[in-house]
Amino acid sequence: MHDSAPLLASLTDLDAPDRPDALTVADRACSRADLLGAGGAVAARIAGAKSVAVRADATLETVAAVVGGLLAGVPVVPLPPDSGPAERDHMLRDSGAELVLGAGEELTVDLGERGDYRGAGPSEGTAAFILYTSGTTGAPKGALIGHRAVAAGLDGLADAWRWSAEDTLVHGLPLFHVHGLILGVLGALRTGCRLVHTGRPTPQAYAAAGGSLYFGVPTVWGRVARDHAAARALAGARLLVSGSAALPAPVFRDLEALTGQRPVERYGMTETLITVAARADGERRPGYVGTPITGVRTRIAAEPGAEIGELEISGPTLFDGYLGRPEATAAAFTADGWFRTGDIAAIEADGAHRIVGRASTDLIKSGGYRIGAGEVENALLDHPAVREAAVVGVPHEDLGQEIVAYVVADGIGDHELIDFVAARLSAHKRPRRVRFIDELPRNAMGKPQKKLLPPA
Ligand code: MLC
Ligand code: AMP
Repeated sequence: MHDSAPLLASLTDLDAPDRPDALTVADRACSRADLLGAGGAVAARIAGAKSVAVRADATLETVAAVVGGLLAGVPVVPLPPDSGPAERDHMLRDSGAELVLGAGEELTVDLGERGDYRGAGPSEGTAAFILYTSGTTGAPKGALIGHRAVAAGLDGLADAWRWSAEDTLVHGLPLFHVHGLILGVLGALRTGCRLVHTGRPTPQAYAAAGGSLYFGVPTVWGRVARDHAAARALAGARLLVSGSAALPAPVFRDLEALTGQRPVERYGMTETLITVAARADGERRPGYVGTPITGVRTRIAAEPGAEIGELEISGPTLFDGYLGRPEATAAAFTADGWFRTGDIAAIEADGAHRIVGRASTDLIKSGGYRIGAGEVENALLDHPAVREAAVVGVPHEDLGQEIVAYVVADGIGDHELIDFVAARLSAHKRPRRVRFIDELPRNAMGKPQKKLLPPA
């Protein structure tokens, strides 16, 4: 057994049971030994690098590249595979990644390779991941996620959900965010459970996978609930888990009616990992995300007498700050060291947490992706025909929120602008609709007033 990467203790335990299809990603399977061998070979090549980026296609090679980074103690920067140049260049420059791993990149990963990495592993304080995440304005910031935070977060969820090597985890979420990568891949590697990643999170693929534990964002669960045959196929699962955005109550009820079981909600964010979860043996109520996992404390920063306010978090799952951004890091914490989530919540007398909304309307959640209005506005303003832009999230049945851009521009059509943003950033950051207006509503100080925009 290696002692270089305690986070992966279950993967590196050579006595643990193995099978040829311990991991399946988009219809290709490998054993844990294959993954450890390929990851070890990656580790040997990248050892000593300051950080590496991984083009996070939904493939076994992406998983092996991430394992390599964790074994070698080299922070991994997952890149959305469809990142356009503006987004990708920012992530590479800001993180200082020395190498990009992945298909068609500087270093390709070979699943057939066998390396037995026995190097130093992570040194104290090295990040496991640098995860780029949007704020309300400007370019995404790199959240430094420590090895211990990941381990604490996964162990807390394993406890809450009785998640064990007996499970088969199924999901098809992207491998560049907390949900799909940290919970959905490292959770399987740490608990030792089988993983079936379906490539895309379609209802049909979920239905065919035969898992015990399913992860999805509300958009995925809404689509499952509309596909009755797919939903019924999940009746035998142990837990259906929803997170990354609020699960609408009608979707909760439809899932219950079709599968015979109530979905489990959990709440978290990139900077804190998953901190609050309904328990496998606890109550599951629509609109509630459960109670803090082991080691996590929560509190509401509310005016005296008010029951709702900003949710603040402390505990072992918190990130170590934004890379190179001491002011933004300081602003994210209270004077007594609690993380300010920016989410408005209430805590019931029995400890159940309810997320009511976000403090800022400039952080949009669409399909479970967090998107900063400012980043999309800046991308629009990079187009020579655009003079002004204001981006908002509008309620949307399938996506939760839909990105709508209000634009002051001459001689350009909506499709051209949508494609322009999709190509510069990631496709999921593109506005789904563009409204052309004559000027942005502004206050006396000249500041744009999004509340005064015409209805989308
Ligand atoms: C469409 N496409 C375009 C395009 N229009 N590409 C370029 N230019 C354009 N103009 C392409 C897309 O790239 C994509 O290609 C395909 O069309 C469909 O894309 P889409 O329309 O965006 O898919 P959609 O159906 O809207 O996706 C829904 C979804 C997705 C649920 C599958 O939103 C999703 O995967 N969400 C998960 C987000 C997530 O994991 N969040 C977790 C954050 S962590 P192609 O080739 O890709 O099909 C977190 C913490 C926590 O929040 O609590 O978990
Ligand atoms: P991200 O940074 O992509 O990790 O997004 C984190 C944000 O997703 C949180 O700040 C919340 O606004 C939202 N979120 C995550 N899980 C839930 C949930 N179960 N219910 C409501 N909002 C959620």
